[in-house]
Amino acid sequence: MSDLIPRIKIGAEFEFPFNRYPASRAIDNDLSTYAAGALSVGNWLSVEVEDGKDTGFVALYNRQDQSTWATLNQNLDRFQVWVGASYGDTTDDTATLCGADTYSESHEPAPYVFACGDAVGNFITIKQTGTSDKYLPMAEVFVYEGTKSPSPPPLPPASPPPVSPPDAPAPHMPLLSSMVALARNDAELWKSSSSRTNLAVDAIDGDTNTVAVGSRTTGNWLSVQLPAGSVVGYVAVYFKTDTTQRKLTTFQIWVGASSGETAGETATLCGGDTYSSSQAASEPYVFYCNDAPGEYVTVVQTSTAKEVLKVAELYAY
Ligand SMILES: [Ca+2]
Ligand SMILES: [Ca+2]
Repeated sequence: MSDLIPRIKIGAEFEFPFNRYPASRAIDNDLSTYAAGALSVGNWLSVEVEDGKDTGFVALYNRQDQSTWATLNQNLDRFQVWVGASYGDTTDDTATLCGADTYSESHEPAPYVFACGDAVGNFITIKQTGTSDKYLPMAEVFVYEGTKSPSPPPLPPASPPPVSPPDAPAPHMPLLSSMVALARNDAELWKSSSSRTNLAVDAIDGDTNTVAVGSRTTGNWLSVQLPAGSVVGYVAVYFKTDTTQRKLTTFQIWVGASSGETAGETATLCGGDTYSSSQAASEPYVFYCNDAPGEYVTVVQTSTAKEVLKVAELYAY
């Protein structure tokens, strides 16, 4: 994140505050202090930033003293991140959904990072979407300028951008196109469809119209092999969005040492998400992998129903 320019934070509020842990502690640029809301369902924490910039990325830190809170079940649980026009704004008309994620012990203490596609709005809202009471603890919220802002952040050295989908540029693409896509040497699909027209390598051919399709089952995964010694900063996955078959609902992205590796000492969880049919096929799901070392990137189905994994493209950066 060091190349990105932070937006200046000027205020913060919870919908259901807890006075001992004021919202201002989520914007003091100190990871050792944290804010927390009242124990509740559906709470939100909004951070107001100075006017005049777009938002490219949001990075959230759960409270960092894990040894203390792990036994208290004080985690972020399930949540969404929005850029909107006022405190608590998560309405489709005026707010932009950057993404959703779920707390994971193995993710800690890394930030949860969301690409917001140069969204317009001065209020960043983290909305609880889980079904159990939580405190919504937050060590810090960082908000970074988008690439369309008047003063663009310095970008990595020029390099061939990843192949873009044929549609109009998706909100996430300007920043992705400034990153260096890692070479993709091979791909493996478990389990592949009985149809021989759908191969794992369809997920690495640079064409979002060709799709690797798995069988209708549970535990589906697709792995992409990178060059030996790769370090993965980000992963972008494009799914097929037709409605003709059941498809993946919840999934995770892992970096590991072997094909299909989603556990063990050499595997790193980048994050998880829930497939949304309202997200355009041209718009990837982007995950921050925090420079995880590994030769394989794996997308794995985590929902328990029998579903079909359809991956149009998977890039690592
Ligand atoms: Ca803080
Ligand atoms: Ca493809």
